[in-house]
Amino acid sequence: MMMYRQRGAALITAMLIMALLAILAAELSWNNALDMRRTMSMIYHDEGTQAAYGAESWVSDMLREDARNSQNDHLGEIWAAEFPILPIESASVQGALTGEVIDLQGRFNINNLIDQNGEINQLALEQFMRLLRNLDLDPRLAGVTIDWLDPDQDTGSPLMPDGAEDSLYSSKTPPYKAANQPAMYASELMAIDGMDRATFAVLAPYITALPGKTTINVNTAPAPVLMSLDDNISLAEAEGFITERENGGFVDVQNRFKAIVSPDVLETLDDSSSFFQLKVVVQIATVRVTYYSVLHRDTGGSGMVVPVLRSFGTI
Ligand SMILES: [Ca+2]
Ligand SMILES: [Ca+2]
Repeated sequence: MMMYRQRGAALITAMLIMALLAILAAELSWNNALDMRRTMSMIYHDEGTQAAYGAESWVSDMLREDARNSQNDHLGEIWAAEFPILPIESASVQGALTGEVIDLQGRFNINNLIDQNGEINQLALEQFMRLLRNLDLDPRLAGVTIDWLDPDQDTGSPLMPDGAEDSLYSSKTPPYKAANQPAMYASELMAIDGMDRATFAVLAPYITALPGKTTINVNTAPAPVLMSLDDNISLAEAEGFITERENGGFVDVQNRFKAIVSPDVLETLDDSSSFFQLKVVVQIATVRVTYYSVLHRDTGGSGMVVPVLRSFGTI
């Protein structure tokens, strides 16, 4: 009787050990698989990042070459064409790179709203209000944007009654402060009073945040931006401009627009650009890398191109 009991206990112990070993083995192989997956993701991410930098260098060369070959910038040029899908292939991995280059000077630069003395640029303010109206958005957002960017804490100037400063933002949950300085990213406007995601999505394709005061390239500006140059430019007229500039851009911008916009606005118009945005999306296996780079091209003859702002994922 005693012997049977001992044998029974030994059997149960042996079974327990087997079960534990099986659990341990399963966990080890699971951890191994996770480790492998993590390592591969990191490698793919690195490869994607390198491919994005490669595309940036390629586009920089293209823009430098463009400056050598042409005086103006328009949407019929090579840089403006959609990227072909470039395959990324090696022995173990397959992926693809796509991208696009946008002329940021075809957009309204929100930093034009404040001059270097921290004062409101009336011309830019009127233009931004027209842009908002053309997009069926609340033009009062222009005043809120100005307070966000200007260095002071004053709201409700007679010129611009629709402001918001720290006093308002600090009462929000969670509380925050106005930037009170030029914007680095146009998406900063997501934080201003009265802006929501849907409104920003409508506005985003037409605005940018560039350092200093910039001109508008009428060879690349979309219809809502062209309409923002003067109260009297209708949608039909803006679309007419877009057709007219199709073959190589406007022949003489100053001459073409002098009877259409005010002399002050005429001075802010251009037929070439110095700021471009490159967007690259690299997909390798299950890893996706989205890369944005703002490229500045020197207009002083050399055509040298340098990245001035790089970001992964968002802008
Ligand atoms: Ca060009
Ligand atoms: Ca302010």
